[in-house]
Amino acid sequence: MFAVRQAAPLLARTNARITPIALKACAASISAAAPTHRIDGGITNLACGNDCKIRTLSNHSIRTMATLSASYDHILAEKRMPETSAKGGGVGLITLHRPKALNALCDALFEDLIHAVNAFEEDEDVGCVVITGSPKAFAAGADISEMSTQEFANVYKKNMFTQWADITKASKPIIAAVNGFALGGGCELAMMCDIILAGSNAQFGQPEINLGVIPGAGGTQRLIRAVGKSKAMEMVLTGNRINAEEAFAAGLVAKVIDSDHLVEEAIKMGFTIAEKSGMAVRMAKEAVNVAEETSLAEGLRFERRMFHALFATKDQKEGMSAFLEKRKPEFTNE
Ligand code: CO8
Repeated sequence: MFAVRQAAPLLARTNARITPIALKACAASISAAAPTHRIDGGITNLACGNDCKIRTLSNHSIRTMATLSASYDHILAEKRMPETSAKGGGVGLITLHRPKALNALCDALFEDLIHAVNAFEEDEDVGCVVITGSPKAFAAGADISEMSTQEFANVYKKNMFTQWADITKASKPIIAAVNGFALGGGCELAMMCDIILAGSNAQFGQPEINLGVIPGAGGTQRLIRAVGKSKAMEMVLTGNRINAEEAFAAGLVAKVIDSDHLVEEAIKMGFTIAEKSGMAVRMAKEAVNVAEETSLAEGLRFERRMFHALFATKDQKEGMSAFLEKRKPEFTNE
């Protein structure tokens, strides 16, 4: 697995029909091809030496980096850059890819996911990350087949699923672009992200009660903060799902977007965030997240300190000068 992750850079804008295996097979030969590929519209096939083709999708004003960060078994990870890219202006796109199990979050998938998030965290081209699934499922929960025979002593001793929370340690913003089912751990994963965008066919739910268990990765804690006690109780106690519009009305998601355009719109939002000062974005994320964990007085104190700290950055000088000079700021994330 480790070796695979360190595989040669791949040349691709992949779509969901390309299997990670195919990508791996192509990796070596693709890396020898041109370093970047500009997409001006239409579908482009990039031939690689192993007689395979990787289809690139049309995306105006988006430059697809020639390199994937790595290759994985259960996700696809790639970098998208806008046409005019300031430092850190790119988006890391992670697509959960375990179609036969509706992206059920088995251990190996989560390991891949955390690895990719950490890789984008280190990548200076990337200012924001988008996590998405397939048109049918963002993720249908933790993998029930992996859990079904587990015993208390075992899950307690290994502190089962505790590593999921690593997603929340990322300092760069993460957008969840949810099409289809986001159930159980899938809904919890979406809630670990900073912004949830729902495709019009999205369905959110915490159906663990139907399995004789309860949510274990934030479904009883983050959900109540998002939708309030009564709605959270209804979802957790009945296992009933809510659709995209209901999720929007309840405050669980920021926007509902036509499913076909969801990922594209999420990437655009990612670009919008990524073109800001990386310092300010990180501190804003940290400050908003503190609000969920502390008193108002403590939160306000923290926010003020973050605000003060930003006056030590070059980006604050640049942002304010640019405003006064009536020009676009050029942030350097310093
Ligand atoms: N785990 C494993 N396999 C799954 C899961 C899952 N969560 N969800 C779907 N699959 C598999 C199915 O078994 C099926 O496989 P196969 O074709 O081999 O039989 C395949 O995906 C397709 O599923 P369906 O045939 O059921 O597809 P449908 O379109 O008929 O139904 C549903 C889709 C409604 C999403 C249905 O699959 C379903 O109800 N899935 C289970 C949803 C669920 O209960 N999720 C909660 C799981 S428990 C959990 O997430 C706890 C998290 C706790 C974290 C704790 C951290 C400490």
